[in-house]
Amino acid sequence: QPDPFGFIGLTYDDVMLLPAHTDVIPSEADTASRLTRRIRVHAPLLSAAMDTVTESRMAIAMARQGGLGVVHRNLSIDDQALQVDKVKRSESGMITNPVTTTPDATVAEVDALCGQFRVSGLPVVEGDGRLVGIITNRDMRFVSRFEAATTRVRDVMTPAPLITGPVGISQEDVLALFAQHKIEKLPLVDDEGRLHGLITVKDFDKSEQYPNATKDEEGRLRVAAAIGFFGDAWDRAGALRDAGVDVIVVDTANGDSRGVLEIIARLKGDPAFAHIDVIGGNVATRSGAQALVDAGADAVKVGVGPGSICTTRVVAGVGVPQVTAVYEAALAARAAGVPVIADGGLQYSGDIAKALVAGADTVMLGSLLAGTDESPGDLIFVNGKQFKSYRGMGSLGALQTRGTKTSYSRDRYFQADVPSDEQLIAEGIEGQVPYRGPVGSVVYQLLGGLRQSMFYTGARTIDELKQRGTFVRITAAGLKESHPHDIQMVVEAPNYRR
Ligand code: RVP
Repeated sequence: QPDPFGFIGLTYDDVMLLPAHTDVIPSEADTASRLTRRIRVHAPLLSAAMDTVTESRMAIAMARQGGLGVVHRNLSIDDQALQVDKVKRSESGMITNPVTTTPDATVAEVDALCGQFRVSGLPVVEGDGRLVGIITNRDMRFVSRFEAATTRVRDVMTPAPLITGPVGISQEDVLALFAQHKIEKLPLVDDEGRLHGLITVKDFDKSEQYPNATKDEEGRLRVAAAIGFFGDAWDRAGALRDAGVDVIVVDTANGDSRGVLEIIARLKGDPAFAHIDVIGGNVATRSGAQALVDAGADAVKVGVGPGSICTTRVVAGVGVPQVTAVYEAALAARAAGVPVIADGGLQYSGDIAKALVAGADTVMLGSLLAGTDESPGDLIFVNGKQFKSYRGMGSLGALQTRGTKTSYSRDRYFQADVPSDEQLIAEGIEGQVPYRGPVGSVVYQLLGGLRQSMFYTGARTIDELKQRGTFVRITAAGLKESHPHDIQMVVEAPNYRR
C-alpha cells in the first residue's frame, strides 16, 4: 500500500444520508431484502449468534417479524439442534413430525413435553405409529399434580375415533373441519390410521397475525444456526441439518482463514447440504469478502471489531470501521451476486439505512436485541431500573468452560488449543443493557426508522435505497448537532437512548 494513511476508515457516526426528492411516504416503503443467494426476508434484520441473544425464543420472534435468528453455538450439539427443532416446530402450515406420546406415558411426562415445546397437547400413538387418541390441556386439567406422576395417558386422553384429515388436505377443508367440529388440532393420518402430521388452529391464527414471517416452503418458520470450523464442527452441521436448519452460519472472528474457507467449500460441495444456505464470516476487507465468495458462501458477513461488547480493536489493534468495511466487502460480493450482512456496531435505527447504502443487504444486531423478553437470561434490577445481561462471545465468561459444557466460542477466536482458562486472551466484555420489552416492539421501531430513511431518500424498495442513497461525511460537531443537545431529556423515547 503506497500511502497507508490516505485510506480512511469511517463508521456510522461519521456519515449521514443525504435527503433527496421523494414521492414515497414511509408506509409505502417496502423493506424486503436479500438474506442469502436464495432466501429473501421482509425485514432485513438478523439476531446475533450470541449466548445472551439468540436461542429458540428469539429465533421464533425474529422469524415472525420477518427477520431471522441465528442460534448461538455455545451449546452442546444436541442442545443446539434442539433449539433449531423448537423453531421448526413452533408454527407451521402442517407439523410434519409432531411431538407425540404413548398410551402408557404419564400425564407428568406429557406436561413436561408440552412445556418444553410450548404446545398445548399431543397426539397419542402406539408403537407402530397408529393414532389411538389425543391428549390436550382439557384432558389434563382435573389431574392433580400429585396424581400426574401415576396417571396414564390412556386413562384421560380423548380416544379414537377422532376427527382426522387425510395427508395433503387443503387449507379450506382444514378450516371447515375446525369450524364444524369446534376442534383446535387436526391429526393427519394415512389409510392405515398412522399419524403423518398435525395442523393446529393456533398456526392458522399466527399466519394472520404475522403475515411477513420468514417461512420455508412447508410454511415452517426459518432459522439459522452457527457452527465453527474446528473439532466436531462437521458433526454439528449434520445435526443442525437433521433438525431442519435453513441456514448455517460459519461464525468466526476471522473468516479469511483456511479452516473457515475449507468448511464453507466442503458444505457447499456436499449434496447432503445442497438445500442449506451457508453464510461465512466475519471479514472487513474486499479481499476477505472475495475469499468467502470464492469458497462458495451464499452471503458474506462483515464486521471485525464494531460490536458494542467487542475489544478486538484494542486488544489486537485490528479492524476496519464498519461503514468502510461494508463498502469494501460489498465491492467483491456485489460483483458475484452475493448478499452482504453488516454485523455489529448498530446503535440506532438510522444505522440500518446507512449500512444498506454502504453496501449491505441485511444487518445483524446484538445489543439492540439483548434487552428484550425473548433473549436468554433473567431481568436484573439495579436501583429500581431493569436490565438484562449481555456479553461478547469473546469475553472471558463466554470463553471459559461453563459447568460440564465446553465453551465453543473459543474456536471463534482461534483459541481452541489453549490449555487452561488462565491462558485465554479475551476479545470482549460482559455487561448489561436496559430492558426493552418484547422483540416485536423493538423491531417495529427499527423497521419504522428504516421506512423514514426510505422516505427521506425517495426509495420505495431496498434496491432503490441502495442505488439512490448517498453519504455526506460529518465532523464531531455535526454528530453533536445530530443528537438532542442543549436540553435535559425528561421523557423517554421508544427509539432513542443516549
Ligand atoms: P452489537 O450489535 O454492536 O452488540 O454487536 C454484535 C456483534 O458483535 C455480533 O454479531 C458479533 O459479530 C460480535 N461479537 C460477539 N461477541 C464479540 C466479542 O466478544 N468480541 N463480538
